[in-house]
Amino acid sequence: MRKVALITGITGQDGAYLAEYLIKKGYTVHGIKRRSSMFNTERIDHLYQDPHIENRSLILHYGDLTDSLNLTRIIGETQPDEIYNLAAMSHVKVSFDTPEYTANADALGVLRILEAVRLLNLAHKTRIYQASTSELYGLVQEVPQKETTPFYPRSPYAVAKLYGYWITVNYREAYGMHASNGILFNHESPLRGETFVTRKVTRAVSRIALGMQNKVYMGNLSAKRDWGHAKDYVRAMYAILQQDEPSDYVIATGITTTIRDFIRMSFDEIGVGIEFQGEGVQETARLTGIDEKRFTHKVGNEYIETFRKRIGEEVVGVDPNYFRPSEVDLLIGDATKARTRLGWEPKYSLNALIEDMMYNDLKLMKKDFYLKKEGYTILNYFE
Ligand code: NAP
Ligand code: F7E
Repeated sequence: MRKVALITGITGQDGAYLAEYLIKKGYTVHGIKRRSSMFNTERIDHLYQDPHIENRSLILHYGDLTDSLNLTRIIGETQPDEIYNLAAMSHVKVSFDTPEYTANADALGVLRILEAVRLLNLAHKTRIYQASTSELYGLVQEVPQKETTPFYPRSPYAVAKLYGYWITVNYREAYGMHASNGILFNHESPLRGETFVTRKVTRAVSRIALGMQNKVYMGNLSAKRDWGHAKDYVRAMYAILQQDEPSDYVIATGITTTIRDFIRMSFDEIGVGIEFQGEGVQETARLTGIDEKRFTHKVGNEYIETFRKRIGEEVVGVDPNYFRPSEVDLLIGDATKARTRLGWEPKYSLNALIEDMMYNDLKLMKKDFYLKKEGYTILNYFE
């Protein structure tokens, strides 16, 4: 018998990698996707199977975390062995603009899933993974952060996730459910949403290298994050649900880096040097030089001529619109528990993550570049 998994948020970054991982392990994967006016399945299109095929390994259902009747029906129909609750309004800055919706989806959504499993008498069959987050630590009370570090959330997103965390613990303790939290630190990839900082940077650096964009405006350059690769982090989600006992785990690399250094490393990946000057909203970065061999190898011969002329130009500025009303300044995780109990180790270093993201964004942006040359208008929605 194939195991059955249900993934909420299957169209997102982690949902896509997890679906692929579970299908490779022989699972039948059910996924919940929201109705959208456009196709929103780009990240999982390579896994899609025609509904007329028998014994499909991927089956999609329309649904929403704010609709308990819909969630209860899908869980009842699919009778999953494992539920991975990855769906969420996951953007911290946007949660300040949509706090009520964020609480509905990210806090009550978790309750709806747990309660559906209980009411359907699946509490002893269905294991549940809740996508908790390092944002719970917010104004950090300890460095590095581990499972026992007190929480201090700093955004509507983090406060909603705090409810999700505790309701998961409560259902485990009250009803003996196999329900666990993965407290995942930031994880990124070529599939990362375009408005999260790492992807915004790798897209912008690619466009600057190809001569498609002059400058990128950023928010707080001094914030520090512990960044890993999403591919490594979905392995941890799976491992958590394979344990005999449910529990909560920090998943992190243990290395923290400023946004400023992430930008520097992304330019360096293609052989470009930059220098930061000034402070606060006056801070800028200029192009200082090129390693032409590396640039040509990574970006291509045809772009070097134009790029050479740009040395000395400003390529990074600060726009306070990207600042958050309350910020999380420093995150660095201690994943000792995951290492010892799950045997989990990340395979990607930060350099390898940046290499993967830059390679993919350069490829994507080149497609736009050629379309532009052919006379098509390319709208850049993310600047
Ligand atoms: P993501 O790329 O933003 O994906 C979020 C997914 O949730 C998308 O499939 C989205 O659908 C779906 N979704 C949003 N609101 C929904 C709703 N009301 N009902 C049903 N589906 C909804 O996020 P991610 O980076 O993959 O993260 C996965 C989970 O881990 C999230 O819960 C996030 O909060 C949490 N997390 C992420 C990180 C990280 O660094 N990536 C770290 C810790 C925790 P659409 O595609 O239609 O928008
Ligand atoms: O910001 C700073 C910003 O939006 C990281 C989500 O997946 O990880 C993510 O949340 C840092 C912050 O991620 C810009 O102020 C500077 O300090 O990439 P981010 P996040 O807020 O850490 C956690 C673990 C989650 O759970 C969330 O779901 O970068 N920053 N300049 C900027 N951030 C953005 N987005 N854009 C900027 O221009």
